[in-house]
Amino acid sequence: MFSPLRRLSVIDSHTGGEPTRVIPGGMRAVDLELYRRAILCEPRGHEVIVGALLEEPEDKECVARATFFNNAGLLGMCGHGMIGVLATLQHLGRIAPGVHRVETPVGVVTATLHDDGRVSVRNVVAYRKASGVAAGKVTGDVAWGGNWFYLVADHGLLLTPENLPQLTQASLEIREQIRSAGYPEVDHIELFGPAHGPANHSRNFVLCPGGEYDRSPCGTGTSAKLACLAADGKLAPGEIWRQESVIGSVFEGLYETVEGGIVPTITGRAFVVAETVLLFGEDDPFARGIAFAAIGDEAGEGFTKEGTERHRG
Ligand code: PYC
Repeated sequence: MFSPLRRLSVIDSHTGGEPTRVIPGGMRAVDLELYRRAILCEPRGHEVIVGALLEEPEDKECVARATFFNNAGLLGMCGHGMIGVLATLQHLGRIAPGVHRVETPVGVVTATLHDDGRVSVRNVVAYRKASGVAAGKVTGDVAWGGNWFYLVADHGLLLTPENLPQLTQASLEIREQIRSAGYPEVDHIELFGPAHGPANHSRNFVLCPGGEYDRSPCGTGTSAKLACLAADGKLAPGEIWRQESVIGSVFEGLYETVEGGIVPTITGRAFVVAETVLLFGEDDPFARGIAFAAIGDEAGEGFTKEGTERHRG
């Protein structure tokens, strides 16, 4: 059991429909694993939420260090999450429109907060690792965009919200097959189809590591797509690619070429939707989230005094 009552401030936003829960301070990444599911999942949240823990950066040119995490574990980078982090920092009055650097576990990302609230994330280097890789009945590319993706077009499924159960099931099976085919690092599956919006170039469905689908077009997934388009000579540097999600939200992407791959820039907008204080009661059997009900008390280690006391009434 927890002892005593703990409190943690979080700020929720969504980017193209995909939620981000930012912890602006008060916790250490080293302790994240103890609390990851308690912060994100039921009964305080739900499996779709991506968390972003903000800490003091090592690189003092950066505004923060962001560690992204979800119901399955840690993420390398997160495009929609980074857009949510910038919107949240602006909401907190910590940044104004302009160019900001943010440290992530996979490198420093530069993000521009525009006057109209849009954010352009200049991501880490993206590249295609392999093309034309067969996995069961489908063939696709393996690419890095800040996370590992298997990108497939010949799946034969309609990318519509009505089809989400089938898309999820097919993607879970494809993930098993691509891992067995020699790519165990792949944890995101990205299915492509024709765009529904006339201004857009493509629609995607993205299966995230914990089995949920991305409501946004996925910033790292769009980065992986740009790397494949660049490798195939289908998109020129600086040309705009409008990637639509399965629910119809859109990211704009473009890239510049560098040694070993491309540097993608992804633009989207996040909206702050809630300021919340999470409570972890001493006698709450689900203080660690439902999956942790049977785990004993670690006495609230991981929460710093500042973060847990800030909103104490
Ligand atoms: O936007 O990069 C992204 C992302 C990764 C997982 C969910 N969203």
